[in-house]
Amino acid sequence: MFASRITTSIPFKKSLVSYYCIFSLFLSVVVFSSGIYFYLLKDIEDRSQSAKSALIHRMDEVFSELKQVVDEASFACEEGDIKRLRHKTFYSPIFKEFGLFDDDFRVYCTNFGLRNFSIFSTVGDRIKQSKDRTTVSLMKSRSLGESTFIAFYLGENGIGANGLAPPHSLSVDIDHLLLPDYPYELTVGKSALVANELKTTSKILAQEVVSLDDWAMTLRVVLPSNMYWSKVIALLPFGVVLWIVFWVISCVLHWSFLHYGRSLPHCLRRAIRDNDMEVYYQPIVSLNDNKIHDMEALIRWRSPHHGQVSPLSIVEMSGRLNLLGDLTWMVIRNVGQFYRENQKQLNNITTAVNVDRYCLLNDDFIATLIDLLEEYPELKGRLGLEVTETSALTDTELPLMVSRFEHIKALGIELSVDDFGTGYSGLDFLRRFPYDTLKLDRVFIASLKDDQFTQQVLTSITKLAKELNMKIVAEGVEHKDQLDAVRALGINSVQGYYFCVPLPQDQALTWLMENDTK
Ligand code: G
Ligand code: MN
Repeated sequence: MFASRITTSIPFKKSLVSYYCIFSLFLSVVVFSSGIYFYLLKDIEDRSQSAKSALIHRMDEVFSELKQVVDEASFACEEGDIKRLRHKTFYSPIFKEFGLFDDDFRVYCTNFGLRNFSIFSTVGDRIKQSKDRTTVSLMKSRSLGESTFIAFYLGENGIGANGLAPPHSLSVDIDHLLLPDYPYELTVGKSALVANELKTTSKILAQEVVSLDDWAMTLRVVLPSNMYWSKVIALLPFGVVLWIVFWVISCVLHWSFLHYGRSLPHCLRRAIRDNDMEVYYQPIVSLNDNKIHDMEALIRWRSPHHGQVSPLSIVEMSGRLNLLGDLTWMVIRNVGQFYRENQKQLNNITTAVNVDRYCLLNDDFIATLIDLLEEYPELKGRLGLEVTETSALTDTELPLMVSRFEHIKALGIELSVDDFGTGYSGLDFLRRFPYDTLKLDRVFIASLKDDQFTQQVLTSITKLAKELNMKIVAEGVEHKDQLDAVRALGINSVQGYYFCVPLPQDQALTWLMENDTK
């Protein structure tokens, strides 16, 4: 496929490997440390919510016990009443003491016997304001003198019950859920029920606060720095794996980008985008006056990574990459520039550019062509298009193509049928499309001298072309005897190595200067 191939193995510098080593170390430290931090934040949030649910559950238990006490109680404080309260205390999972109070909030009975004292008026007010006639409080118990959790419930029957519990009995479930990882503080109103977070000496990195508004309870869970660092140490092997993975990925990515950057499709795309290809020119010699009236523009590309790429491969790959249009526009621009820079020498010469037939069918083909002619007015009346008939057109494509041809001709652009005789271009086809020039494929020219059949075919083609007022160009004339045979057929325009190979701009200009005046 390619005239020559330059080695495409990609060197990977050692310094780059160590650069990526340091870069991925830095990246893994950032990802690892922040990953653990965010993981712990999520964990603390989840576990705080579980603790809240556990606390709600515990409070439900607290009040269902008090309701049972109220249901079984009377306004008296006799032997039987006291016994019932003791019995309840004995079996209670939470409470160590029960009391009964009336709707004046006077405690008249406990499981220790008759009592007569008032509950704080603030507590009484809270009970009255609460929709379930319940409240909780943290205060020093009269009987124990210890900080005690007290729950109150005033029943519909006007009897109230309160239960006293050590603060710890309320927080066992929370301890289970949060400790030892996350110390916490549980407050009732303004008083702390549990405050193990205060014991921690390390810095607090984050905290999560959840509230139980019904009970004026707040649970504040903290993330201490020692917890964070212990997690970091525990997961350090994982951090090292992360580092290695990042290292490998960054090296592989770098290599892939290098590889992709040097791949043929990518190089081709870039070359078309950056106008990095060259256009060569092959003169077509008129045998009548030995002058040059026409040339063919031919694409040539030397890729820095793939060497010289054949025009066939360029066209085939451009087709696959959907870049044939761009390729054509690039060539026309190059030709335009050539004409702009050498107006005098090229004034009487038409240059034909090869165009893929399916590009002609594109909706914006004519509009782009008009734009280009405006960009390069030097090309007006000096541009031609060569089309190869490679496949039959469908019934919908045919009228579209005819209209394109009419548009192109109206723009003063000459149309040639390229490689005539090899594709689908038949004689009927010539009648249908208003071509100006017919270019006979070089296979005919190669066999013309010895093959009588070819001679007969070419004789009739030549006749037909003359009838249709078309110019004929013989392509691929390499030897004198081929030239003579072509001339004998009455063909007056010749392209081929016999006269001139395709030449870069400067050489083409020199050739024109030296040969056009003969
Ligand atoms: O299909 P088309 O006519 O566009 O093909 C033109 C190609 O033919 C160009 O790549 C050009 O280099 C090549 N070419 C031009 N003249 C000759 C010739 O005399 N002999 C051969 N074999 N190829 C030629
Ligand atoms: Mn051609």
